[in-house]
Amino acid sequence: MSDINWYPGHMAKSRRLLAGQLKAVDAVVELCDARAPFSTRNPDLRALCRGKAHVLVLNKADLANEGETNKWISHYGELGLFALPFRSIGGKKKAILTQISKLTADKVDRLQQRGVNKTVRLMVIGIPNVGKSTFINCLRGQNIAKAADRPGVTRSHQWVKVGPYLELLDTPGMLWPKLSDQMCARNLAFLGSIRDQIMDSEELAGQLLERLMELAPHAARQRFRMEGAQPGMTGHELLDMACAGRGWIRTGALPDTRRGAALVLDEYRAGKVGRITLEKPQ
Ligand SMILES: Nc1nc2c(ncn2[C@@H]2O[C@H](COP(=O)(O)OP(=O)(O)O)[C@@H](O)[C@H]2O)c(=O)[nH]1
Ligand SMILES: [Mg+2]
Repeated sequence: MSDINWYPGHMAKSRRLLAGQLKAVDAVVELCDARAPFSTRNPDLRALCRGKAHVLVLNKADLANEGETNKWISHYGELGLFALPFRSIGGKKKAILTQISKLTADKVDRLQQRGVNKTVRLMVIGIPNVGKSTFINCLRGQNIAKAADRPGVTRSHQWVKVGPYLELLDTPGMLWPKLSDQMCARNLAFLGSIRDQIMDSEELAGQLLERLMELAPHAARQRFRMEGAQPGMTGHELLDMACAGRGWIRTGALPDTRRGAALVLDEYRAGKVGRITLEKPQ
């Protein structure tokens, strides 16, 4: 969880840091959240890593709807971006390394023809909370790369060998989230990537319930025991209904909307409402 406020100064610092890191690598592994593969990408990344081999990992695929994830994979494929789903917790690193090796095979082969055994150097990048540290830990198979995301903190670079010709930078590149677009900012808030920045939690939970009633009404009604809930009801009404249904009540038989809001958000984020993807490819 990151609570960085993305002031322009922070963004400039992150950008500088990233430009330095990019110089040292051949390929970029960009992580986004499979539940919102558009909103959780950085708006300026394309320009920053132009020319480099680039693969997009739809991480936390275990929390997203599988059919929707496949649509996103095809969508990015059509745009010429190599994308694949992954879960960094309990995922199989072999599958992803095979894919990454494929992506960089051209470069390796070309150099091998000239007698050079090229080691391809990769770095993982993404906005806060997409799972960069977890992904790196998964690839290295140990729990070492845990580090706080803080722009401007210098750490010495370490290369981790993850394949015969593949090395990974153990420090992820940090990107700033897409906050200028309201819809994206809200999706990021639903996922907990920018908690407390956009609006108060009761309003946010209410909006999430409204969205869930559009995306997966059956699952939402069932999880929050809102039998009478209908699409088109306000977030406020839905949150009250969830509080009543789940017994989140204060003294005086009033709905405990503060506690309810926190629990609605936590349960969605943990996948307890189901595997629900928030956005569809355009
Ligand atoms: N369910 C699930 N959770 C994940 C996955 N990858 C990361 N997480 C969780 O997402 C949160 C943020 O992960 P972290 O690696 O710290 O993100 P970072 O800020 O990008 O380094 C942590 O609670 C992780 O346990 C995944 O593939 N599936
Ligand atoms: Mg991290």
